[in-house]
Amino acid sequence: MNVLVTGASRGIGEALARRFADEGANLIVVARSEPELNKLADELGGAALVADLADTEQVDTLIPRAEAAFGGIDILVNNAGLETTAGLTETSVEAIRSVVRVNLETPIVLTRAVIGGMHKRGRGHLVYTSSLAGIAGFPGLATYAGTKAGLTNFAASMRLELNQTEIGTTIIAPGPVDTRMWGALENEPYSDALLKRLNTLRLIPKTNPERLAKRTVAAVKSNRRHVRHPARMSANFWLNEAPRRITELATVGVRYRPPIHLPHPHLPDLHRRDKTTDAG
Ligand code: NJP
Repeated sequence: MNVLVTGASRGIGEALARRFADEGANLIVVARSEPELNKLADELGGAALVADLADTEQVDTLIPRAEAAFGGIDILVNNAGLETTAGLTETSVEAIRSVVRVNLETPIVLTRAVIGGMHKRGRGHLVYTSSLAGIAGFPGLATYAGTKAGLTNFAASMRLELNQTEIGTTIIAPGPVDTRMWGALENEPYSDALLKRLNTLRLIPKTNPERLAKRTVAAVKSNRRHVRHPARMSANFWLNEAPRRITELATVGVRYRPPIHLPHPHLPDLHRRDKTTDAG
């Protein structure tokens, strides 16, 4: 079983890669930090693919590169992410574009690239590391929260789109996790007052990446759609989930067209029929 984990050079992605490897999976780890990736890949007996996931060309060729070298991807873990730590006007346009790309556009494009093969092989699972910030707004995290809300709703929509197939989905929605990213937010004057208040209310206890990874691998095995932290924010999670469940209930029995085999995005799209030609 091939598992590709993005953002595996440290933090949650590294813990996920280690946990999947413990289960006997072949790991393909992706990020920009080459030494860290190579070290992890060596340790896990896996492979490292260095890629900047804010670079569209590198994103477009990632799945074809991985599948040509190691065979079909059975589990795609879209985990790489970038935070924003300041007010919108204090954040550069370049930084905003990188965050939107890495957190939202890239997982969508990688999903598109991988599902054709999964469908052909009759198995597959898609994992998305979203966030508690995907269900509520946080000052200083506006762009980040926007991308995570988009990612959550994208993943939930894909679950419906793939409901007649063997491809499952799991969304990880954590609050604070003890990694570099949380450290960066904690040390940021912009979020200081907000975090102090939430901590005083004991709403956002920290977890560690290993615990989250253990729960995620268990969720993938049983095709559970969510891994959430912390449990005390359950009401927020459920209020956010309600409209999706209502739509799902209202559309029970509706058959969606299963995904057709998609050619890799960097190759000429020979199968796509031009709508104008069809109409003519
Ligand atoms: O963060 P960190 P986490 N191209 O900074 C990679 C979400 N989350 O583990 O390229 C390729 O330690 C980066 O690799 P490198 C969060 O939004 C977290 O906490 O070598 N890769 C590294 O491996 C994110 O989606 C918390 O720098 C790129 C990884 O991403 C996921 O958890 C709370 C890249 C980031 O590792 C993992 O974050 C929450 C690029 N352009 C959601 N840019 C939390 N920690 O509290 C970054 O709600 N990466």
